[in-house]
Amino acid sequence: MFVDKERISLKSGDGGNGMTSFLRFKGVANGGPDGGDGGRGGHIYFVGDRHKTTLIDFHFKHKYVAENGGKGDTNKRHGKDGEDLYISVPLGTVVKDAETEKIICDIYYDGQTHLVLEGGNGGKGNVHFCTSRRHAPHFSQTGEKTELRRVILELKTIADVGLIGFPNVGKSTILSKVSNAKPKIANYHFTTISPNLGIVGYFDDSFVCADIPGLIEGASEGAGLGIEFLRHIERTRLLVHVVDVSGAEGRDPYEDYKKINAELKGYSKELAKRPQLIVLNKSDMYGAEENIKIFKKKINGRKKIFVASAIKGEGLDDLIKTILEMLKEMPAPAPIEHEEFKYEKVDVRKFEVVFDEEDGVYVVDGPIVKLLERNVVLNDMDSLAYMQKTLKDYGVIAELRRKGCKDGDTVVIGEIEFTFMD
Ligand SMILES: Nc1nc2c(ncn2[C@@H]2O[C@H](COP(=O)(O)OP(=O)(O)OP(=O)(O)O)[C@@H](O)[C@H]2O)c(=O)[nH]1
Ligand SMILES: [Mg+2]
Repeated sequence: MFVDKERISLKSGDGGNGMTSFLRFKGVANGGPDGGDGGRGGHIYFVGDRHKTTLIDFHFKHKYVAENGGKGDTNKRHGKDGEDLYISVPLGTVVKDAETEKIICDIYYDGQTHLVLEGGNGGKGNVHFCTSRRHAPHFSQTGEKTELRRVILELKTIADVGLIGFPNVGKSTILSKVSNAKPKIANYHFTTISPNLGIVGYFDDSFVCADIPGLIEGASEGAGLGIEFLRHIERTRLLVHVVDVSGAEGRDPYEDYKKINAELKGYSKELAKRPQLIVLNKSDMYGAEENIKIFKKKINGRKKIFVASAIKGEGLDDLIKTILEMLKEMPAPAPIEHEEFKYEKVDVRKFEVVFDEEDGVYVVDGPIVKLLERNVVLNDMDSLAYMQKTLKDYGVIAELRRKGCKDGDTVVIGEIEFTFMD
């Protein structure tokens, strides 16, 4: 099975919780706080692997989760960091955020490694909450929780040249004659059902050629195998348009040529503008001679035409030489240019204050709620004092006052509810 597009979900590791503990040794009732920090959650990376050719792994497994960080321990011991997860993908895999469809990365080179999701930070142990006035903090911070993210993987094969044309015109035969590829060849439509790649060597030069399933009229509306496979020639620098010039299947060669170009345009205007060389194949067959004349007249020098008989291996040498010359003049292939897209960690300081008329309470909402929930142990006075300080430092108290909150009013922050007292 050939799989070239999949949607998967990713979750980097949560941070481990910080520890609340106190030094204990013989004869000392209460030593100082010694709770260590939680470990960092595992990151998620994508890595280019030249041995992979499809996204089949992702067809059977959709969810990828990196390990959570371990919790902090006594004696200021740091929790273990969660193991990072490296996901290998074939070269040419474009990773997009499923929600915005923005490109996160284009994995183009073997071994290329891209960090997609950072693990959560570990929570701080109680040792960090010690101040000159608070000698024995009975609270620590929980680890940072990460969110599940959905991404789309799309394989866009990396090749210099793409073969296009109707089914059965001899595309795979050409590839088999000029490259090391051994594609299936047969006298019926849609013999090729997934892209074939071949390396074409010519003395010291070489290029990569892609052969994709045949297109038919209406392919851009889903006829035949559709135009999805054009994705695999999007990166090519040059197209070789193969036409069956014998007309043996009852179609007019020039009409074929126009129809394929219309389908290309239906898929992508850019791809339709890619330089094209025309191969008039099956020139050995009856009826070809006349059609070649007509075709050439219609093109009228606008495009380079190669008359070939792939089955006999004729006319292909010239084609290869021309391709190599043209490729030399073209800019080197490169990954897709895109804006940098990164999953941001939420800004934990953000909040808003709204007055809930029905319940007559002030509600503080936003990422700060999560932060406070991570830091506050409800039944612990020290911890509540710490919360008060955080609310003041982050401007929540000022905002509450600005919204009309007075002493004695009730404030709700997530699970926490308290009476406002200035
Ligand atoms: N007479 C003749 N037959 C050819 C020539 N080139 C290919 N064929 C035959 O045409 C048939 C189709 O060839 P393929 O290479 O499989 O064609 P394709 O364009 O890859 O076809 P799809 O994969 O179905 O799109 C096979 O039977 C080939 O032997 C040629 O130059 N002359
Ligand atoms: Mg084929």
